Amino acid sequence: MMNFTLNDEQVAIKKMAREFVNKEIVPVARKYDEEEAFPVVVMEKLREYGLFNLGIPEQYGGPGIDKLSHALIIEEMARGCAGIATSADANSLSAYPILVGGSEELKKKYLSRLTHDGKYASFALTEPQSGSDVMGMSSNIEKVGNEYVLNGEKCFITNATHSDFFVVLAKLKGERGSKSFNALIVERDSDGVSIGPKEKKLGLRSSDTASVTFNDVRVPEKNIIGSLGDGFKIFMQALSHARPMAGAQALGVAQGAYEEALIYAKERKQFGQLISDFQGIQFMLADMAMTIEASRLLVHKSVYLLQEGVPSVTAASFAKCFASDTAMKVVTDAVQIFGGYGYIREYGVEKYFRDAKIMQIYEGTNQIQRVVIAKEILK
Ligand code: COS
Repeated sequence: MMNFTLNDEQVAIKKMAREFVNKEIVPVARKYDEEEAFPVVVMEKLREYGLFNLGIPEQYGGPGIDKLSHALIIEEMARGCAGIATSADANSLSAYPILVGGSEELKKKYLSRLTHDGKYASFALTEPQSGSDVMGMSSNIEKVGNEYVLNGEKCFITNATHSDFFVVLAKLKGERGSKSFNALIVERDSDGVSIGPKEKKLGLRSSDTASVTFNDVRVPEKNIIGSLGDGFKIFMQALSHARPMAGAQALGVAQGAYEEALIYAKERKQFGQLISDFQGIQFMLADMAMTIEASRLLVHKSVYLLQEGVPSVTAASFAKCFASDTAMKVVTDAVQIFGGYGYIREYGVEKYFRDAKIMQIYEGTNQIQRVVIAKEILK
């Protein structure tokens, strides 16, 4: 028999996350968005409540929750503010390559900095000329003595301004093919690391995004994650852990916009009746509820597979792609139901609309998700 119900602990975690979000995030989300400010106070409170470093196992100081609980918390957080959810889950994203391929020594050293020392880290993959085409990147390392010298530029890096270290993918200089890629940990205070100005974005404005430049940065050999040449696979596997959670974020945005639209449709009167009495509005709400539920099932299945230790590339891409396409459609319809008010900043759906768009782009565009799915089903 399949079980579609949450266990008692998951119900309690979801309730606690919802209450936290309603009390600590919803009231300040608009302010941080307007000011494009990094919500340090909220991040500290999330740590205090055990709602941070969700992807890090308990043995390295993480909260020790299962993957479904992680997804439930991220959904609730993104319902409150997707910018805060993105910044709050960036430590987990940075931890995945270390968890997937790192030695026990690297795990203990760097993951405990995120958990016990309260630091931030960034996942540094994308480059100005290499977004979808990871293989086309130009960041490179070269061996000099018992160190590697790193050169390159990474862009759109979440939390870069605040990070203590970067988890970077770079080629071995002069080599080609997937075996030329290497995953490495780079300390923020190394000579030659510089952080660009904070990007001004359409949405996720409370989350800091900046470029990072590595200019002749010396990285000790022991900071290579796994073996030389393992980097491409490590980063791809890390994305299979991250994409279900990107799906959970999209789910939270869709759920939040849907809840607002439902309330509004039951209050707003036109032509002498509630707009929820019009079948045109009813069909929009029905489609929202149905596609959100389908997204939730895909997200939950993909995190179930992660929990079982059998991460599925297709399940991760189904979840990320379907949930973010759903989110974009739901927020568009939510703005439509609000009519002119939906276009005004004072009403919450405008923020959901701006925040949703990136979800079809980051962690691999939805075109790349379809490429990944097609490769898997055709192989
Ligand atoms: N797990 C393990 N190995 C994987 C893998 C995975 N999930 N995906 C690919 N690989 C391996 C392949 O098996 C292949 O190995 P061999 O060289 O031994 O044959 C190698 O990695 C190269 O894979 P592939 O041939 O599929 O590479 P492509 O360049 O054709 O495509 C895609 C790779 C498009 C899938 C990759 O570039 C990608 O995911 N791009 C999107 C990047 C992204 O998500 N960016 C967001 C930034 S994070 S916010």
